Amino acid sequence: MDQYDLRSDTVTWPTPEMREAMATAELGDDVFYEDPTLNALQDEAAALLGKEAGLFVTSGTQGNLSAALAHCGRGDEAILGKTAHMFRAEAGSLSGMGGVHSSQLSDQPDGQLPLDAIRAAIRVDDEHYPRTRLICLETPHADCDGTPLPLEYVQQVAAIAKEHGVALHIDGARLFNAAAALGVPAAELVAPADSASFCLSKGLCAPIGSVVVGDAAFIERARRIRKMLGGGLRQAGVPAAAGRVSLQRMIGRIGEDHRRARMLAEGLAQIPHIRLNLERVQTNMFYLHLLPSAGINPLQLSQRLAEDDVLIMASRDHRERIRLVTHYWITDEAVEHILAAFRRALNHHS
Ligand code: TLP
Repeated sequence: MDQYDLRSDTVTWPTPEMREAMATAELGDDVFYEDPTLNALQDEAAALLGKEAGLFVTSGTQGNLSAALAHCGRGDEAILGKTAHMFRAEAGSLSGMGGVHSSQLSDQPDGQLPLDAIRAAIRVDDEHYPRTRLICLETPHADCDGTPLPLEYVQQVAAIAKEHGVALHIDGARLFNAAAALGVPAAELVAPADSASFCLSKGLCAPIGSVVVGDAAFIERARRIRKMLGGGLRQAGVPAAAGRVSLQRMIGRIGEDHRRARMLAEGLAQIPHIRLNLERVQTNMFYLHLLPSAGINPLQLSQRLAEDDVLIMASRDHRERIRLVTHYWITDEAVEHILAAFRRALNHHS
């Protein structure tokens, strides 16, 4: 990459091995279930996560929506966090596309929904109320400093869900980051859930795609929803070939991104005008605040950094927080360059 792009891990380009795999992939028509490369990816993802079946989808958003609508009908209710990506940043798709009512709980800073609040949100059977069908968790929680949910917590939520006959879906867009941070196999993290989705196109570097996993009957329902959403692809073995490289090569190295996020955070914490909490740096993303003493706002900082080829996202959306995300293309040398660029950008006013 010719720029140091910290806006997200979605910006990752496919590796040369992925490009080669895409160019030479064996192909078929997936609407006829005939793409061998795609079938292999779906089977490998399901096996890796200990579920019966997998479904390739075009994006994390399409995966979460396909899963949610495979669990819920119109007027049913899903319990989720106010800052969960599924509620906050998927264009209102749960209600807009699926007529699914949401019960929004306050996420704690560690991304957990309090167990009592979940219990209290599950509806009794009464014609006045929507039917509670689904609980959604997110791990790592992107809006909560990329914090992974401990396995025990996921198990406790699953126990509540089971007791009430409600499904549990995990938005694991960065599931393998959570697994690496916790030192727990990803399959164990999703074992308590009925379904989970993870993205190939974030830290795993593939250009396109996510996978939803669950039992075979659930995946058939999700496949039908995916079709409704325009996600029935044809020679999908092209992106799937890159996704297979993601599973084979990228999962094992993801801890490097966490190590570099920590290096970067430790370096930034030394720079005047920056406030960040090092204890919260657990995966490949963290947030920092610019202190008023900086004399510039995040947008101005982003403009100065861009002059040094460092890209950060300074949108209103992030409420003055600046999120930095490390990934495959951010090397140790890149971290040094980025720290120097921050020092230069903030020196103007110190
Ligand atoms: N998140 C993106 C943007 O939406 C901000 C990012 O850069 O972090 N779940 C979680 C937890 C996510 O962070 C994202 C993407 C998604 C789902 C949706 O994935 P896509 O973008 O593939 O639809």
